[in-house]
Amino acid sequence: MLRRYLITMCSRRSLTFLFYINLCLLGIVLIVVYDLKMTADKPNAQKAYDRWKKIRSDFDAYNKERARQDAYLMKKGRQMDAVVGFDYFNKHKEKSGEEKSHDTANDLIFTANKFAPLNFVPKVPLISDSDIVPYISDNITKEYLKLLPRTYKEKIVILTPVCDVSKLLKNYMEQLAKLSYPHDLISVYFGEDSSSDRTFDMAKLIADDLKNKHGFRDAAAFHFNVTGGIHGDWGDVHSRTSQHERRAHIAQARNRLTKIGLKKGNFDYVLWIDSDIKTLPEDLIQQLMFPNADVTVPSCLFERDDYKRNFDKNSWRETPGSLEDQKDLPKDILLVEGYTSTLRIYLPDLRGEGRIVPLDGVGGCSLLVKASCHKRGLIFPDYVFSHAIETEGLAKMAIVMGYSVVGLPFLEVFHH
Ligand SMILES: Nc1nc2c(ncn2[C@@H]2O[C@H](COP(=O)(O)OP(=O)(O)OP(=O)(O)O)[C@@H](O)[C@H]2O)c(=O)[nH]1
Ligand SMILES: *[C@@H]1O[C@H](CO)[C@@H](O)[C@H](O)[C@H]1NC(C)=O
Ligand SMILES: *[C@@H]1O[C@H](CO)[C@@H](O)[C@H](O)[C@H]1NC(C)=O
Ligand SMILES: [Mg+2]
Repeated sequence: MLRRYLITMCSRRSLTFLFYINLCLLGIVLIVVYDLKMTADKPNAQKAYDRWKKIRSDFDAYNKERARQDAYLMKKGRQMDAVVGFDYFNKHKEKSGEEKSHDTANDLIFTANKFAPLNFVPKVPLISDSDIVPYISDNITKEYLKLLPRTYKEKIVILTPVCDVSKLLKNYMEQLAKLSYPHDLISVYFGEDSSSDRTFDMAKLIADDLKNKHGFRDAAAFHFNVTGGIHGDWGDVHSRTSQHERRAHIAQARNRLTKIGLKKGNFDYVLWIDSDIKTLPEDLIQQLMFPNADVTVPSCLFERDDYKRNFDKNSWRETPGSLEDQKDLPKDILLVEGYTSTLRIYLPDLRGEGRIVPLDGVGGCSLLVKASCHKRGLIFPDYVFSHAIETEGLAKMAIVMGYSVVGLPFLEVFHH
């Protein structure tokens, strides 16, 4: 009897049965262990997902608002004749030979100069095709630059690539020294390469002065032992065919400087300032922080005669026309501003939209970027990215990454 029982127990069928029971138990144990582990990870995963979802929906809302604005502006049919150029104005004046009676806002725009500022903010044109940035009365513009009093704690790192600018650095330092943001919250770093004058030595001296005489938290100059870029006379540097190589090189210098600069402290913002700025508003940093955007740029202008003109054409917004133009453009084609019209709208022409305006391209004359964006991989592309490169490429990349890119058209930095 016992023997028979044992034989049954040990039969192949029973063994298979036991094997499956054990397999099931093992499975249950694994599921329990896995579930315990996942529950531990869940808050993190949920947080990452929530963050992603927020960026996504902000981005969608931003795009929707943009589409709404575009549709509105298209419907209003803004007039092309509102944006005739400076040359047109001169010819117009010559022909009439007398002071014309200015009965339309458009005529007034071209008479607005330093001494006769407009008493209204001009309408936003459909595209920009004039460099002139009409003066507007201070009593109007100051409304767009009001800041509420607050305490500033954010740490700023100012980064400036430099090459062959030893003569400009003294003025650059004076402009920085005038900034009203607490100097002990600002560090300044220069990144120099391929200079044929004494820019590197000069940058070191300026850094010492910024630190020791003007109370900046820290300042230093770094030399990059690299070659390349476009150097020489103004014509060579600014010829259209040089732009790809020239800007790719500046992009590389900026990226190197980002890497070094961000290691120097726990900064909240990176402020890019070019060495060839002539004047900065004293509250530049507070103003640029005002929108709390990821990437923020002011207007960068220059003054000739009694007129203000747009200098940094890299701060722009795409228009239906410019996008139409790019539709069939091969991917590797670089679009550059300042040669022929790209049908875009430049930042100073967007004043009619208000204090903070969304942009698609930014210049580097003065440019505030949240340090976290650079830390998460935002760079200055040294290759063609969406038909753009360097600072403009950074804006295009920021938008793809879901970051906000805005301009402050009423905030004005002047270039030499
Ligand atoms: N490290 C480094 N910096 C450079 C080089 N070329 C220009 N820079 C700096 O990069 C910044 C922007 O260069 P700019 O030549 O002013 O470029 P831009 O403003 O587009 O053009 P223009 O002012 O019209 O000449 C400035 O601070 C320059 O000193 C370079 O080859 N190496
Ligand atoms: C601004 O000042 C000008 C003259 O300086 C005046 O004509 C205009 O009405 C003022 N505008 C406002 C909004 O106060
Ligand atoms: C700079 O780079 C060149 C080429 O890579 C190298 O030969 C040279 O020694 C470097 N100079 C310094 C000072 O590091
Ligand atoms: Mg410049």
